[in-house]
Amino acid sequence: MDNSWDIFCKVVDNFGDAGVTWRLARQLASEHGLKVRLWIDDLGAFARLCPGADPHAQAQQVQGVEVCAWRDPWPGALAAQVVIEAFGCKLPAEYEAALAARPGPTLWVNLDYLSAEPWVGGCHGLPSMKSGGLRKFFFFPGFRQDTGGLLREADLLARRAVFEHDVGIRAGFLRSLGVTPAPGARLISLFAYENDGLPGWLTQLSESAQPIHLLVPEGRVLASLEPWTGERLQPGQCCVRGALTVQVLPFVSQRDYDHVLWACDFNAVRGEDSFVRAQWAARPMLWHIYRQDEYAHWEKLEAFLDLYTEALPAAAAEALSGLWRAWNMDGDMATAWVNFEAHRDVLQAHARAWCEQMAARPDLATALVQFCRNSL
Ligand code: TRH
Repeated sequence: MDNSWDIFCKVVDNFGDAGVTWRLARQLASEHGLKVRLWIDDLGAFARLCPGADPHAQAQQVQGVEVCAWRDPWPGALAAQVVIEAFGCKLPAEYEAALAARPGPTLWVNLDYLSAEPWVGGCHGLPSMKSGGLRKFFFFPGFRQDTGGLLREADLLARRAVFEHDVGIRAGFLRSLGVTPAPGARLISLFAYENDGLPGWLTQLSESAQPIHLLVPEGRVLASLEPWTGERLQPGQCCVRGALTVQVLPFVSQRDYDHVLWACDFNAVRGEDSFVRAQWAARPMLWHIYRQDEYAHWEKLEAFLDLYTEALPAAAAEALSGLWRAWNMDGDMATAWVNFEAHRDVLQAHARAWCEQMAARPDLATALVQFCRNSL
């Protein structure tokens, strides 16, 4: 084994494609001692997640990973021993040829999207024949035993525990973002796509008995927020309505986004990577799933709800599912939030138990390395 890995990433939209591959690349390099190149076609998206990176460099060394611009025409490079094609992004034809010509064993793996659907386990690890005698294997992240698991850094939960147990660290982090919540306020983070259910939820939050401080990283959801606040908020600015303070945050590094999730009591997340990070934060959460054609995302949503609520008492399971369905299917968020709040303690304990259950399994990077060792 020469320990060289290439990861290819096409940014379809937003930050998830870059977010997942960058996280994986970093972990393969730092925890598994691998020589990793990350080929990415939108360095602008990458630089948002990793401030300090140069969005124009053809190649740069960042946190132990060689990050390269994937440009058309392909600049040419020797193929690595293991190649990860993220989310079916299709390798450059020249690279495929270089892979077929490479002496010694090689491995080509497609890293697929995350889904809790039961069929995933049956497809995880299967090969398909490609031209040039190559085989491509399908590696599926997932929540069930028969999948490749979830991305989780080895020290993640220990770092979260330190953050949680030292109120000074949390307060200092929030201050560094310009966030000074009222005494006793509950913190909620809101990372979502545009959502028509937002105004109803905000009105309900503004009528809470307890102060609520809502942190909104700048991005797409502002389009649904601004009609309710009636003003355009810049990062750092606040708007107060009743019990609710809404504050827009600047987009922070991936590492600091974890801190935002850990600092909050409840997290609304979206896509794939923030969804997983909210699970490691071990707080109750709300998922805005990425929309797909013909409502394919609804099945994914229901599959996750089935799994996540399995161990919950029926009423709490119904309240959580009701909130998630309202958020994703234009339902009544005000009523759904009131129902959810009635089960807050049970759902908090469940979020912790779920996190521990998921963390008892090998993380995705470790499972992927093992899979490659077995297959080479
Ligand atoms: O941005 P997303 O919606 O991304 C995706 C992509 O659109 C993709 O095409 C689609 O298939 C997928 O969703 C399902 O959501 P996601 O996956 O949560 O990615 C967001 C990333 O941004 C994640 O790595 C966390 C990071 N992030 C920061 O680093 N700083 C921030 O301030 C915030 C809010 C997020």
